[in-house]
Amino acid sequence: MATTFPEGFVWGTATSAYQIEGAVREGGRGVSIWDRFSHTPGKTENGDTGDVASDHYHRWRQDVGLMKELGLNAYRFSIAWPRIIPDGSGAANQAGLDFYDRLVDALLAAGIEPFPTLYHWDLPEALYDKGGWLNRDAAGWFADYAAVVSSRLGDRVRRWITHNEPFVAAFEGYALGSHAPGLNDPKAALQVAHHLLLSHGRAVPILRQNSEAGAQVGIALNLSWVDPASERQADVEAAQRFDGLLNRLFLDPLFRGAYPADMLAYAGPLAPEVEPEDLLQIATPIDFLGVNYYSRAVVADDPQGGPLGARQIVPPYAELTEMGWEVYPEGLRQLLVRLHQEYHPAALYITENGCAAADRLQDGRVHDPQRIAYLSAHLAAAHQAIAEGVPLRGYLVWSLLDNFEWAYGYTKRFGLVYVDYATQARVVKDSGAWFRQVATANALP
Ligand code: IFM
Repeated sequence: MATTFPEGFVWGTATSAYQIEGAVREGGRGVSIWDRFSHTPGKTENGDTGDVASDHYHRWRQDVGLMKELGLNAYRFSIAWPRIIPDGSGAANQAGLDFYDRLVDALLAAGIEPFPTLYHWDLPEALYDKGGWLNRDAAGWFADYAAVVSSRLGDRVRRWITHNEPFVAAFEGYALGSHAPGLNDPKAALQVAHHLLLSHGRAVPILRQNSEAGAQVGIALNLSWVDPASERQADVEAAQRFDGLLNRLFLDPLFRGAYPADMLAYAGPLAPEVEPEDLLQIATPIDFLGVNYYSRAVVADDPQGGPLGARQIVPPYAELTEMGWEVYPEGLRQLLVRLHQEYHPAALYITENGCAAADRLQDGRVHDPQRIAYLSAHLAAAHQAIAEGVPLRGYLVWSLLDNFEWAYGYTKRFGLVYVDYATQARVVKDSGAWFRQVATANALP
């Protein structure tokens, strides 16, 4: 029997600017921290950069056509801040605005709802030179940028996402150093997380004000279901700390207007500086929560495990994707139910879900049964969560196209559409054809 989703369910794919656009020196675009980071020797696999990426800047019409062919009704993309305001603050670049203006029009003409994200990690380098997200002024820079974009697109965009995965921007960028700007400073990471959240809170009313009545604003967080590695008290507490950093550090201020007390106590002198009205602003009510879910986290206590004293382990029996992440669809159901019960967001979207696989182009086809199995199992879990009362309104696959997977360069393929980087030819994978059936039937076969 088919598993049918609620009427009006949103079916789409997600991408981000630096991962697909390329054309980094065209259209008046400024330099971002990811341009500098990816061009720094040793920071990405094979020294890969987003200079060309999936060439979407030149092939966007074809890509909109592909989405139409896939029967999708929404497209989550990100807007490159350095295309809109090349120096980060100050004058807007009309050519940059025009690019997204045309994209939005083409999407609407194809019956696909534009679902833009304002920040997917490509901070203008000029702002980094002024302290970047460590500078409290960043909240104001971001609000100004949000105002410029929404003044131009707000007559047509009905759903906005402020930030993508502030956890990753803060901790991979400022504590682990694996992402731009590549710092190893846990205190800075916590302060950056706070400024990212503050900038979100500042942008929410601006986006609403500049959009048509009824427009919705949300944020996309990377969240996981967290299990302790064993029943040992030390592992249970390590899992709580991990959950505190990954999930609650963002959910609590957004939905409860307070940082989790246990995490503030644990952080001690590393805790961020917070000014009196900050949490009120961060907790400005939002219309939906975007959930980026890939895997659960299984966590063990480990005194050597960095400031958190914890280590993620991979269960020995686990099935893994090409990223080495455990395939664990039940965690998606558990997470969605928890979010609904503990944080009560008005609506939820799965703003990213998908897997990297060892895709090969053979005789013009890409057979990727493992991706179909992954998506199918996660959609079944999402459907179960809906049946349990979760107000889940849509599902967006990461990703439309194979693209630049950050520090992994082009070695990991997440797309429903294969990209032959030598020619930039696009080939719909078997999973793309399968997802078309799901989206058009509004049901899992
Ligand atoms: O490619 C990333 C994306 O930019 C953010 N979420 C996770 C994806 C896969 O790692």
